[in-house]
Amino acid sequence: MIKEFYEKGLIVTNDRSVSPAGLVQMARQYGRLFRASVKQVHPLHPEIHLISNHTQDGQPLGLLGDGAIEWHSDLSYLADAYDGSILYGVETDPSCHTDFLDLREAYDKLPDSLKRELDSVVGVYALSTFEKTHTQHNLKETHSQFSYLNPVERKLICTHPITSRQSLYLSPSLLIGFKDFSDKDFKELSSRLLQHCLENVKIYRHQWSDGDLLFIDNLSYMHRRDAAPNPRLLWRLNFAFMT
Ligand SMILES: O=C(O)CCC(=O)C(=O)O
Ligand SMILES: [Fe+2]
Repeated sequence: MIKEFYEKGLIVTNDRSVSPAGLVQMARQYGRLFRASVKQVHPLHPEIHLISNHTQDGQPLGLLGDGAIEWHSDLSYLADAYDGSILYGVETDPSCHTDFLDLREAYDKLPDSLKRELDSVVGVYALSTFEKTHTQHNLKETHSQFSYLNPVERKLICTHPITSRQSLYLSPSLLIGFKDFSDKDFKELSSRLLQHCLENVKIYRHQWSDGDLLFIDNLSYMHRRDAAPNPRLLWRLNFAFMT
Protein backbone atom coordinates (compact mmCIF):
# COMPACT_ATOMS: atom_id res chain seq x y z
CA MET A 1 0.00 0.00 0.00
CA ILE A 2 2.84 2.44 0.78
CA LYS A 3 4.54 1.66 -2.55
CA GLU A 4 1.21 2.16 -4.30
CA PHE A 5 0.77 5.46 -2.47
CA TYR A 6 4.01 6.87 -3.87
CA GLU A 7 3.30 5.52 -7.36
CA LYS A 8 -0.21 6.95 -7.53
CA GLY A 9 0.18 10.05 -5.36
CA LEU A 10 -3.48 9.85 -4.36
CA ILE A 11 -5.38 6.88 -2.97
CA VAL A 12 -9.09 6.97 -2.26
CA THR A 13 -10.68 4.25 -0.13
CA ASN A 14 -13.61 3.92 2.25
CA ASP A 15 -13.65 2.29 5.66
CA ARG A 16 -16.34 3.25 8.11
CA SER A 17 -14.85 1.13 10.86
CA VAL A 18 -11.57 3.00 11.28
CA SER A 19 -10.95 4.03 14.89
CA PRO A 20 -8.89 7.10 15.76
CA ALA A 21 -6.20 4.90 17.33
CA GLY A 22 -6.20 2.68 14.23
CA LEU A 23 -5.82 5.68 12.00
CA VAL A 24 -2.84 7.01 13.94
CA GLN A 25 -1.23 3.57 13.87
CA MET A 26 -1.79 3.30 10.12
CA ALA A 27 -0.43 6.80 9.51
CA ARG A 28 2.74 6.05 11.51
CA GLN A 29 3.64 3.37 8.98
CA TYR A 30 3.86 6.11 6.34
CA GLY A 31 6.20 8.40 8.25
CA ARG A 32 6.82 10.74 11.16
CA LEU A 33 3.61 12.46 12.18
CA PHE A 34 3.05 16.20 12.43
CA ARG A 35 1.46 17.61 15.52
CA ALA A 36 0.28 21.23 15.72
CA SER A 37 -0.04 22.67 19.22
CA VAL A 38 -3.65 23.67 18.81
CA LYS A 39 -6.93 23.04 20.56
CA GLN A 40 -8.65 21.72 17.45
CA VAL A 41 -7.38 18.17 17.69
CA HIS A 42 -8.84 14.83 18.71
CA PRO A 43 -8.98 14.77 22.54
CA LEU A 44 -7.12 11.45 22.80
CA HIS A 45 -4.97 11.62 19.66
CA PRO A 46 -3.47 15.08 19.09
CA GLU A 47 -1.95 13.95 15.77
CA ILE A 48 -5.51 14.01 14.43
CA HIS A 49 -6.37 17.58 13.45
CA LEU A 50 -10.06 18.42 13.22
CA ILE A 51 -11.05 20.06 9.94
CA SER A 52 -14.53 21.31 10.65
CA ASN A 53 -16.96 24.19 10.50
CA HIS A 54 -18.59 23.36 13.84
CA THR A 55 -18.48 26.04 16.50
CA GLN A 56 -19.32 26.16 20.18
CA ASP A 57 -20.10 29.46 21.92
CA GLY A 58 -18.77 31.21 18.83
CA GLN A 59 -15.44 29.37 19.00
CA PRO A 60 -14.28 27.11 16.16
CA LEU A 61 -14.18 23.44 17.13
CA GLY A 62 -12.14 22.68 14.03
CA LEU A 63 -9.65 24.24 11.65
CA LEU A 64 -10.33 25.92 8.28
CA GLY A 65 -13.91 27.02 9.00
CA ASP A 66 -16.57 27.12 6.31
CA GLY A 67 -14.97 29.08 3.46
CA ALA A 68 -13.72 27.75 0.16
CA ILE A 69 -10.01 26.91 0.25
CA GLU A 70 -8.14 27.57 -2.95
CA TRP A 71 -5.37 25.46 -4.53
CA HIS A 72 -2.58 24.42 -2.21
CA SER A 73 -0.38 21.59 -1.07
CA ASP A 74 -0.63 21.12 2.69
CA LEU A 75 1.99 22.72 4.92
CA SER A 76 4.14 24.15 2.10
CA TYR A 77 5.31 26.78 4.59
CA LEU A 78 6.96 24.37 7.00
CA ALA A 79 10.70 23.90 6.63
CA ASP A 80 10.31 20.44 8.10
CA ALA A 81 8.49 18.92 5.12
CA TYR A 82 5.35 17.07 6.15
CA ASP A 83 4.30 16.35 2.58
CA GLY A 84 1.89 13.47 3.14
CA SER A 85 -1.71 13.99 4.25
CA ILE A 86 -4.42 11.58 5.30
CA LEU A 87 -8.00 12.82 5.29
CA TYR A 88 -10.80 10.82 6.88
CA GLY A 89 -14.48 11.71 6.43
CA VAL A 90 -16.21 11.52 9.82
CA GLU A 91 -19.20 13.72 8.99
CA THR A 92 -19.34 14.56 5.32
CA ASP A 93 -21.38 16.72 3.00
CA PRO A 94 -21.60 15.33 -0.55
CA SER A 95 -22.14 18.85 -1.91
CA CYS A 96 -18.79 20.09 -0.55
CA HIS A 97 -16.20 18.70 -2.95
CA THR A 98 -12.45 18.50 -2.67
CA ASP A 99 -10.64 18.76 -6.02
CA PHE A 100 -7.24 17.24 -6.78
CA LEU A 101 -4.83 18.15 -9.56
CA ASP A 102 -1.85 15.99 -10.57
CA LEU A 103 1.31 18.13 -10.50
CA ARG A 104 3.39 15.46 -12.30
CA GLU A 105 1.05 15.71 -15.26
CA ALA A 106 1.24 19.50 -15.00
CA TYR A 107 5.03 19.22 -15.27
CA ASP A 108 4.92 16.70 -18.14
CA LYS A 109 2.64 18.98 -20.14
CA LEU A 110 4.91 22.02 -19.94
CA PRO A 111 6.77 22.84 -23.15
CA ASP A 112 10.39 21.60 -22.93
CA SER A 113 11.80 25.13 -23.18
CA LEU A 114 9.70 26.25 -20.20
CA LYS A 115 10.72 23.14 -18.21
CA ARG A 116 14.35 24.18 -18.64
CA GLU A 117 13.60 27.80 -17.76
CA LEU A 118 11.74 26.85 -14.59
CA ASP A 119 14.41 24.46 -13.40
CA SER A 120 16.26 27.18 -11.48
CA VAL A 121 13.15 28.87 -10.05
CA VAL A 122 12.66 28.71 -6.30
CA GLY A 123 9.26 29.30 -4.72
CA VAL A 124 8.92 31.15 -1.43
CA TYR A 125 6.11 29.97 0.85
CA ALA A 126 4.50 31.40 3.97
CA LEU A 127 1.27 31.04 5.83
CA SER A 128 0.80 34.82 5.86
CA THR A 129 -0.83 35.13 2.42
CA PHE A 130 -3.20 32.27 3.09
CA GLU A 131 -4.22 34.01 6.31
CA LYS A 132 -5.02 37.25 4.58
CA THR A 133 -7.57 35.51 2.41
CA HIS A 134 -8.74 33.00 5.01
CA THR A 135 -8.81 35.08 8.18
CA GLN A 136 -11.72 33.13 9.59
CA HIS A 137 -9.55 30.05 9.71
CA ASN A 138 -7.63 31.30 12.71
CA LEU A 139 -4.44 29.78 11.43
CA LYS A 140 -2.14 32.29 13.07
CA GLU A 141 -3.04 30.87 16.44
CA THR A 142 -3.07 27.39 14.99
CA HIS A 143 0.52 27.47 13.96
CA SER A 144 1.83 29.76 16.66
CA GLN A 145 4.53 27.26 17.53
CA PHE A 146 6.14 27.88 14.16
CA SER A 147 7.66 31.16 13.17
CA TYR A 148 4.96 31.16 10.55
CA LEU A 149 6.02 34.40 8.96
CA ASN A 150 9.47 33.02 8.16
CA PRO A 151 9.34 32.16 4.48
CA VAL A 152 10.35 28.69 3.37
CA GLU A 153 11.98 28.02 0.00
CA ARG A 154 11.18 25.07 -2.24
CA LYS A 155 12.20 24.39 -5.81
CA LEU A 156 9.34 24.96 -8.23
CA ILE A 157 10.27 21.86 -10.18
CA CYS A 158 10.23 19.27 -7.47
CA THR A 159 12.05 15.96 -7.72
CA HIS A 160 10.25 13.48 -5.50
CA PRO A 161 12.55 12.11 -2.78
CA ILE A 162 11.12 8.58 -3.12
CA THR A 163 10.17 8.16 -6.78
CA SER A 164 12.50 10.77 -8.37
CA ARG A 165 9.49 11.81 -10.43
CA GLN A 166 9.29 15.51 -11.30
CA SER A 167 6.31 17.71 -10.58
CA LEU A 168 5.30 21.35 -10.82
CA TYR A 169 5.09 22.14 -7.11
CA LEU A 170 3.01 25.31 -7.11
CA SER A 171 0.83 25.48 -3.97
CA PRO A 172 -0.54 28.87 -5.11
CA SER A 173 -2.42 29.82 -1.91
CA LEU A 174 0.76 29.59 0.13
CA LEU A 175 3.19 30.93 -2.47
CA ILE A 176 4.35 34.50 -1.76
CA GLY A 177 7.07 34.94 -4.36
CA PHE A 178 9.79 33.49 -6.55
CA LYS A 179 13.31 34.07 -5.29
CA ASP A 180 15.04 36.94 -7.15
CA PHE A 181 11.87 37.79 -9.11
CA SER A 182 10.15 41.17 -9.01
CA ASP A 183 6.64 41.10 -7.63
CA LYS A 184 5.27 41.80 -11.11
CA ASP A 185 7.21 38.95 -12.74
CA PHE A 186 6.25 36.63 -9.90
CA LYS A 187 2.55 37.41 -10.29
CA GLU A 188 2.71 36.99 -14.03
CA LEU A 189 4.51 33.66 -13.96
CA SER A 190 2.55 32.16 -11.08
CA SER A 191 -0.81 32.97 -12.66
CA ARG A 192 0.42 31.65 -16.01
CA LEU A 193 1.45 28.39 -14.37
CA LEU A 194 -1.83 28.03 -12.49
CA GLN A 195 -3.67 28.65 -15.73
CA HIS A 196 -1.53 25.97 -17.41
CA CYS A 197 -2.51 23.51 -14.66
CA LEU A 198 -6.21 24.27 -14.90
CA GLU A 199 -6.29 24.16 -18.70
CA ASN A 200 -4.18 21.06 -19.27
CA VAL A 201 -4.65 18.72 -16.34
CA LYS A 202 -7.83 16.80 -15.67
CA ILE A 203 -9.10 17.44 -12.15
CA TYR A 204 -10.30 14.64 -9.90
CA ARG A 205 -13.33 15.90 -7.98
CA HIS A 206 -13.93 13.98 -4.77
CA GLN A 207 -17.50 13.77 -3.61
CA TRP A 208 -17.39 12.85 0.06
CA SER A 209 -19.13 9.98 1.86
CA ASP A 210 -18.71 9.09 5.53
CA GLY A 211 -15.76 6.77 6.02
CA ASP A 212 -13.82 8.05 2.99
CA LEU A 213 -10.11 7.70 3.59
CA LEU A 214 -7.76 9.63 1.31
CA PHE A 215 -3.98 9.38 1.19
CA ILE A 216 -2.44 12.43 -0.49
CA ASP A 217 1.13 12.96 -1.63
CA ASN A 218 1.35 16.76 -1.61
CA LEU A 219 4.39 16.76 -3.91
CA SER A 220 2.33 14.97 -6.56
CA TYR A 221 -1.05 16.63 -6.07
CA MET A 222 -2.44 20.00 -5.04
CA HIS A 223 -6.02 20.36 -3.83
CA ARG A 224 -8.79 22.84 -3.12
CA ARG A 225 -12.25 22.60 -1.63
CA ASP A 226 -15.63 24.30 -2.04
CA ALA A 227 -17.21 26.45 0.64
CA ALA A 228 -18.57 24.26 3.45
CA PRO A 229 -21.80 25.78 4.74
CA ASN A 230 -23.24 22.46 5.99
CA PRO A 231 -22.07 20.52 9.06
CA ARG A 232 -18.84 18.71 8.29
CA LEU A 233 -15.94 17.05 10.10
CA LEU A 234 -12.79 15.53 8.61
CA TRP A 235 -9.81 14.18 10.48
CA ARG A 236 -6.43 15.14 9.04
CA LEU A 237 -3.02 13.69 9.74
CA ASN A 238 0.20 14.88 8.12
CA PHE A 239 3.39 12.91 7.84
CA ALA A 240 6.97 13.40 6.67
CA PHE A 241 8.06 10.82 4.10
CA MET A 242 10.43 8.08 5.15
CA THR A 243 13.35 8.35 2.77
O1 LIG B 1 -11.96 20.28 3.81
C1 LIG B 1 -11.45 19.71 2.85
O2 LIG B 1 -12.08 19.04 2.05
C2 LIG B 1 -9.97 19.81 2.62
C3 LIG B 1 -9.32 20.61 3.67
C4 LIG B 1 -7.88 20.82 3.41
O3 LIG B 1 -7.46 21.24 2.37
C5 LIG B 1 -6.95 20.51 4.47
O4 LIG B 1 -7.34 20.06 5.54
O5 LIG B 1 -5.75 20.67 4.23
FE1 LIG C 1 -5.32 20.94 2.37
